[in-house]
Amino acid sequence: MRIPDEKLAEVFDQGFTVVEGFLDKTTLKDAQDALWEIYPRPEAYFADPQTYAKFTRSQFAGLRFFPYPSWALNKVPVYPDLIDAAERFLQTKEVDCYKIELWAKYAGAIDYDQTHHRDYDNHTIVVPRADQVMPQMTCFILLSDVTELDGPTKAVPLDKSRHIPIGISQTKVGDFAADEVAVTGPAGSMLIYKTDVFHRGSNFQAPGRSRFVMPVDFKARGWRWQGKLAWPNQAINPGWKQAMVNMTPRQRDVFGWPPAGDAYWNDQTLSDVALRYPGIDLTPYGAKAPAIAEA
Ligand SMILES: O=C(O)CCC(=O)C(=O)O
Repeated sequence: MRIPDEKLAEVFDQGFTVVEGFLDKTTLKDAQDALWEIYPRPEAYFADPQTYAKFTRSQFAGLRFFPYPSWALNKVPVYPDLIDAAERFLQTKEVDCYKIELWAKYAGAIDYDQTHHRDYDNHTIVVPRADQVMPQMTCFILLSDVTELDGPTKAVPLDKSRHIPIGISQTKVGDFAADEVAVTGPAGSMLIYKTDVFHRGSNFQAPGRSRFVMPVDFKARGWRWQGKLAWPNQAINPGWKQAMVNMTPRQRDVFGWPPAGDAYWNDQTLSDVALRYPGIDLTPYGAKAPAIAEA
């Protein structure tokens, strides 16, 4: 769904918002089914947690960076309504998607409680501006239902934390306990927040629960002090080529792919990019359309 302006305004006013029903049902269902190519289904996990002991190593053991084996997952971070929201939030068409992850958590694997923190520590090499100019748009797309029992993210409204200088990114256990809001919602909902917002991961409140989310982050192109992943480093991983072949020029652009009309494109690059990405349609970038065979 197109994210209403009021929801984007809430991110600036409160620091975060939750949009229910963001993903359409088919996109959500396909993405959920594709999760099991990467993670154990909850039934399998809880039948034999020892087999999946790797999830006990750290809170972050269930994190996997983009790309994924399946297009059903790779298309979620370039969902047109997400790119549209990023353009409107960042007030430019020149947007970079700078980080995509999947994150699986299983109750009992480890204690997922965190202290409140601001995410900017590993999203910029400086700090966010307090006047909200040059923001970053960070999101969690919920791929499973998240209730109070399912280790929801807990976020602190900006008016409760403005007194803390932006340069301080961590708090002590218990700070903001009375102010935090649990980010709950049905699968397909999306949390949008800013990197100056105090929030924390929380632990499951019942056994046998699990949580699957896709964090996706955007920034305006050109603010080179912001970012997290370098896409060329991910481009050798399974799923990348198919994702680039399947995407539209607009979707590729958010990864930094050269746009149509860019000086990068010439006969040589058109020919060699086609060799690297079999099946890609480079006609938008100037490649000749294949001749139609005569009957
Ligand atoms: O998993 C969550 O709900 C939040 C995690 C988080 O804020 C973090 O690890 O930085």
